[in-house]
Amino acid sequence: MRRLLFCALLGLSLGAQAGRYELVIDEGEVRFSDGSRPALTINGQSPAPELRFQEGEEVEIAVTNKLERMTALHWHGIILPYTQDGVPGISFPGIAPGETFTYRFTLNQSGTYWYHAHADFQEQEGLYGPLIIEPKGREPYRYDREYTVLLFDWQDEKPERTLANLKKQADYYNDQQQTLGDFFRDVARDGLGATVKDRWDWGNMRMAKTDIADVGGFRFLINGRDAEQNWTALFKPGERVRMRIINGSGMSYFDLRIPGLPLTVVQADGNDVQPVVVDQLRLAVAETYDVIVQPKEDKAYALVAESMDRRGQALATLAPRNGMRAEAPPLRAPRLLSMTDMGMSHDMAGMDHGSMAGMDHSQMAGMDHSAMAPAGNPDYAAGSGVAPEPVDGGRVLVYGDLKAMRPAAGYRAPDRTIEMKLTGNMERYFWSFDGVKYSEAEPIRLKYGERVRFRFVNQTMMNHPMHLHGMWMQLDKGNGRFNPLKHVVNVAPGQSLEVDVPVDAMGEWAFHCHLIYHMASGMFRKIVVEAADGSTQPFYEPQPAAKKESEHAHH
Ligand SMILES: [Cu+2]
Repeated sequence: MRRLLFCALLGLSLGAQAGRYELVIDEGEVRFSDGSRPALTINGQSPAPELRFQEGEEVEIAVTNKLERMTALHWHGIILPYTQDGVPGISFPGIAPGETFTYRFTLNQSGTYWYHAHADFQEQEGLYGPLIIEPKGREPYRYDREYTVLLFDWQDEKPERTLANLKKQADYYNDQQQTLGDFFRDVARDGLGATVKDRWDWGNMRMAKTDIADVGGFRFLINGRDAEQNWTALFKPGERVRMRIINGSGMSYFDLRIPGLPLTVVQADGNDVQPVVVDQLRLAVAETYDVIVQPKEDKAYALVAESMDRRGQALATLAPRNGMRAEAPPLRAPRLLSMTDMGMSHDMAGMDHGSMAGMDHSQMAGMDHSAMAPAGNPDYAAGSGVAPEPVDGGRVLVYGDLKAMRPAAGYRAPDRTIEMKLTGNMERYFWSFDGVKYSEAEPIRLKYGERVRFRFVNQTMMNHPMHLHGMWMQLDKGNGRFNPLKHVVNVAPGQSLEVDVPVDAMGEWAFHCHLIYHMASGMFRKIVVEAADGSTQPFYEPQPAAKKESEHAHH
């Protein structure tokens, strides 16, 4: 990776810098403890090189496509003109084989972000990397050194095959005896109530989460290393170490902890939050959290990131010297589901499947047991409503803990509310909003300058990490002006979650579930932000340009 950094050119505002990267996307390989695998790479590596910028910088990133298919890179969480956002079919046509596309935008934010391919399943094949923006001003917390911790779920299988398998048979990756298919057959024959009665003892109705996770077969990585390869972060005892944690996975949520060290959370999704000390945090897919730890002893500490379904864990080490290794704790048992966890009363047993809280039995199938919120505590974890088991009585981060460091400017009541039902049909493996797949959906139209509240109503039994491009979501957990800014919010199974969006970016934007197989199978919408006067020319560059407007009038 070569970076050219040069001072302000004539005409740029004083102090502005321009950072340029040249990135080449190509076939390559990743090397694990048990050998190499073919992968997609950027400048010969996967994960892709860490890009570092300064707040205020004018960025140029030239991306060359050496693949035999179209590609595109998306700068996740970055506020920029929509034409630079990197979503084929929305922002631009994509980067054709052999072509170079140069992205240009100015960074008016700082913090921990990442970037990844936004074309078919290329992200899952290796095109993902960290993007760090250093702030102009002084940060409201101190640390002596910092590391990036990029989590990933590698699959040997080609993602296209995975999706095809899921479409053929939704429980393809189910390695448990009691399969989802059996459950459906019984429900079809006996109805949900009878099936549930039959399967679960009402006094102790529990089911292992792993019965119906949708995709498995992952190798969990930290900065591209598997557990054997043991990525290591060095420290001097007593130092404050900042960890920039990014969940770059395609499908996996992680419960992360460093046994013996409290985690002081200082940033969420790149934005400073009022520090909160926890023992464990859950990262939904595509979320980032920055934590500061202070290892005081001259010994190795294990960094443990268990996948939410407990099929595996990513492991790394914090150590005062290379070659040390903390003993990794064993994988904890999957959390069990109870019906009260799901907010359902025992009366549900008598109902037929069609009437269950408006869900049909196929939606029920996406059930993600480990993620169920305990009754009466709907926001029990970072993932909102997600409840990892307590660790030694330790604290688990919940969304309500996240309070912005600085109050939002212009905070006010929303102008209107848009409800989006998160829906799916597990048997046919399609995922959707309001029961409509992307291919059949109209775009969501917003007016520039309005403030829109989105109410996500999750009618499935899976977690969905909702990602909005181009604009922030203010996650409403009752902290008012201190509601944190997020680019991804997790909506827990059977739960609702509300965010406010100040609509401040013209153009066309993607809005989707960040689980890659859910996105690919329809859980995706286009958002069109139109001029406030209702003009029929929805798209123009954010920079005032009368000519551009007339050019786009035919839209
Ligand atoms: Cu989803």
